[in-house]
Amino acid sequence: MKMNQTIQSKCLAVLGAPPRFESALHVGRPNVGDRERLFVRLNDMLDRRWFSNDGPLVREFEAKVASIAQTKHCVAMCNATVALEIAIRALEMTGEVIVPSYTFIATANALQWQEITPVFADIDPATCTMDPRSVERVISSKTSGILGVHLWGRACDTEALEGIGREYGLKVMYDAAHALACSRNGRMVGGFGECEVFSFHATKFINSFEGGAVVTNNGDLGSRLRLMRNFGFSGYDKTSHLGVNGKMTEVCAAMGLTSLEALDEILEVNKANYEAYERCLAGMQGVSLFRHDKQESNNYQYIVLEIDPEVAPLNRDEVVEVFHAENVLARKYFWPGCHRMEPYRRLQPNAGLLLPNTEEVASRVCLLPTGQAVDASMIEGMAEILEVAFQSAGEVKDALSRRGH
Ligand code: T4K
Repeated sequence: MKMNQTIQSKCLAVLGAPPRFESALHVGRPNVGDRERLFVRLNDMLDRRWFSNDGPLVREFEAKVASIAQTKHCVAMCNATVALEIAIRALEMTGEVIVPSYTFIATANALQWQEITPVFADIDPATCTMDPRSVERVISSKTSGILGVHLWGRACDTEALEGIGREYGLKVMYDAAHALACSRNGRMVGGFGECEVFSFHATKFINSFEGGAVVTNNGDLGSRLRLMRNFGFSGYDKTSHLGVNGKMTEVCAAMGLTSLEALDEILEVNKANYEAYERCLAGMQGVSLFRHDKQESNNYQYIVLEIDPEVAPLNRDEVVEVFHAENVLARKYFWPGCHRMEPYRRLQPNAGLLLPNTEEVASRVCLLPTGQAVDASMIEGMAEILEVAFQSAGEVKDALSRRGH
């Protein structure tokens, strides 16, 4: 930075300047595909008068998702949380299932909702996915499965987790909410384990407003999932399974298809944004950007910064405060970890003892905006905020403590 220190610190909103950004920059601002194509699809849908229940747009969406995931089957659902619940039930998991605590609360809730205990395993801090050694340590006589999460689009150590699954007779499935269009060892996420679950929520890089899908290569499982998402109906007035309403609507599939048509474009934007952050943050004291394996396919949909409190002049919470003051709505995903959120905090008060890496990573992480709503000049602006804040760390800390931070 070329400005002198006094001028720099005066630029910070946390020290009384106006915010750098007039309108808020969000983590998870939806990407929007070609709206004309969306309107055409919606018009056709209205003419067809077929709005839900396995309609033609849902079928087309499922075929496209299966082709990206390179799986034989895709069953679209109303959201990923319900998709997880249905998949867990279709796999007949019971008792205890091992999950990371460092994930969105929906992963754990999908189990607890069906009175299955999520047993939390620790993560490998380098990949933010479950550490297989930690998984093995928490297996008990009640364990029926392992639910891995490909956090930030980085696939789990699938070979190790599935090896443990085979050894102990456990079902293995994945929450792939972040990992559409990502790969592990050149194989697309989708075909690992018994099944995998994608999210197409508004905040995901490919969105269907709300939506989810289970993908699998197992035909029997695929058929069971289809029955279960539609009350168990196998014909008029005939059910052949316990079921629920987990259907995706045609409106959502229309958005999903339109979004998928823009997939290459969005991937390009995300990658360019990631590289711009990489350039702008290079050499910043105690700040590291989550590393993707560049040999693999990645969707770069999250910009994940780790702030090392031993090295950086400000800690993660202070950094988030600084950004919020500037109208950059940075997030602390997934702090404080599921085990420190209700109902798990109450049900499993000692879970944290086995989760040192989860606790440490969750206290250091800060997510910044990306996607179509963000461009290079905004990224430069955000990096500049951080740099100026670090250079004025003393004043920033004083100002935050006066605010009761
Ligand atoms: N597994 C994992 C690992 C997940 O991350 C998720 C969801 C799931 C399972 C479950 O998937 P779904 O059942 O949702 O399909 C958001 C999303 O709601 C959630 O889908 C996502 N993960 C999670 C990481 O982020 P919140 O509670 O942080 O959402 P909220 O309302 O704070 O919105 C995030 C930001 O996006 C805000 O700054 C506002 C902005 N936003 C949001 C929406 C909905 C917009 O600008 N426009 C919008 O339409 O959970």
